[in-house]
Amino acid sequence: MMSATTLLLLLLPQLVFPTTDGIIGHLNQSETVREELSDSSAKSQKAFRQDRGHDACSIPCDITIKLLRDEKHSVCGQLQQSLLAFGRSTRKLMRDVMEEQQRALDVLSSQVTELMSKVQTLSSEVQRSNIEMYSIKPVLSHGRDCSDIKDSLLSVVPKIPSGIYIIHPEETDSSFEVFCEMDYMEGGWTVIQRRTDGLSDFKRSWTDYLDGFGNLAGEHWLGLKKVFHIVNQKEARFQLHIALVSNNDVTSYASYDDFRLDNETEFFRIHLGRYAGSAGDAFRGYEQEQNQDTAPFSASDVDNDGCNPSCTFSNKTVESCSILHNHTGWWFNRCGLANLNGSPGEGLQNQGKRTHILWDTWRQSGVPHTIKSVTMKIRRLATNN
Ligand SMILES: *[C@@H]1O[C@H](CO)[C@@H](O)[C@H](O)[C@H]1NC(C)=O
Ligand SMILES: *[C@@H]1O[C@H](CO)[C@@H](O)[C@H](O)[C@H]1NC(C)=O
Ligand SMILES: *[C@@H]1O[C@H](CO)[C@@H](O)[C@H](O)[C@H]1NC(C)=O
Ligand SMILES: *[C@@H]1O[C@H](CO)[C@@H](O)[C@H](O)[C@H]1NC(C)=O
Ligand SMILES: [Ca+2]
Repeated sequence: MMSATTLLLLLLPQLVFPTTDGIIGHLNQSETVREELSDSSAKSQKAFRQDRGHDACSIPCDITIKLLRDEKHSVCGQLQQSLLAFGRSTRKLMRDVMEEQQRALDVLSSQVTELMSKVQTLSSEVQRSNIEMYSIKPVLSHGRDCSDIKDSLLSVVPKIPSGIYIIHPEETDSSFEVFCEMDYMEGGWTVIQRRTDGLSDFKRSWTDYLDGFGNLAGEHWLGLKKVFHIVNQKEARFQLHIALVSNNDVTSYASYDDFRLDNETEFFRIHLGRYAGSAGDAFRGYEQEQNQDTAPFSASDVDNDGCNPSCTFSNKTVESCSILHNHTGWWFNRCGLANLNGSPGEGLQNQGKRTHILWDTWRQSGVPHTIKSVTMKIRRLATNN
């Protein structure tokens, strides 16, 4: 093979091997080779014709030429074969190089895919947490109460949504969920009670009123222990706001500029500050004996209602205000003019009955409004120190 190539090179000095570039450029190898060979053979025939005049031939020139031509053809054939083989091996090399590159690309692309999926996971997580902000699932927030959450989030987000947040009041070991109203009256309100549709059972025992019950997004009683933890934080004063809606969609409110509870030993005795509002101060009533301010909490199974042994209303003897008020819990005092834990009013037949939401000082033409919904919420007051 090598000798044939060498001979051919001697015979046809013009013929050069196609460069690798040429092979890459023309993948149809045989065509390229054939072109170059025919080109070269034409040149070599011309060279022989020029030499004819100068050299005397010992063997007849015709025969020599024929022999040389035959030899050239066979050498050309061999060259073509070897070029094809060369082309094939070059192509194989190219394939190998490309396969190598492909493998490297595969590794890179799998890394890219991995990164992409990580980015996707992260962005979906971000999206999910955004959705959670607006859903009813609790938002993990390390505020002491809704006012504190509002203050700390306001610098970060322009609008804080209302919803369920987790709070951790100062000086307690407990974290718990609360509903924060962030829209109503500048926001920052921690809801401690809501009665709207009568779907939650408020006929409950002392322990239920202590721990809380209901659905935070709907009707609920947050629980005396939790409310105590919130209002008992040091250097914090809380305002109580009661929002009422009547059966004919009239709204009104009662607000107390200070609200706190004594501890469990004192049966969560209520302390109220100055009243303001449009619904009247039913907590204090019209007469001293109706005053519920400083009254301890009572439930159907824990009686602190001041009717000892009994009270009399409308010629009726009452031993337990809670039982009179459909087994609900409240800061009753013989029994008083307020009980927001009663059932939402369903119409005129409930009017004046002591089983429905009672806020006796809110009246129209001398008759108490039938109340269909109520919310009790508390908010931090700016302290002067
Ligand atoms: C190469 O080119 C020739 C002539 O154009 C053609 O007959 C042949 O099929 C081609 N071969 C390939 C592998 O493309
Ligand atoms: C007493 O409470 C129960 C449970 O909350 C309620 O279904 C019922 O209607 C109430 N009774 C009256 C007279 O309001
Ligand atoms: C509850 O409060 C009373 C009066 O403020 C106090 O004497 C008592 O130590 C308190 N009890 C507890 C368990 O904190
Ligand atoms: C209560 O009883 C007295 C006499 O016993 C009666 O005069 C009065 O009308 C009764 N009041 C009501 C609200 O029933
Ligand atoms: Ca009693």
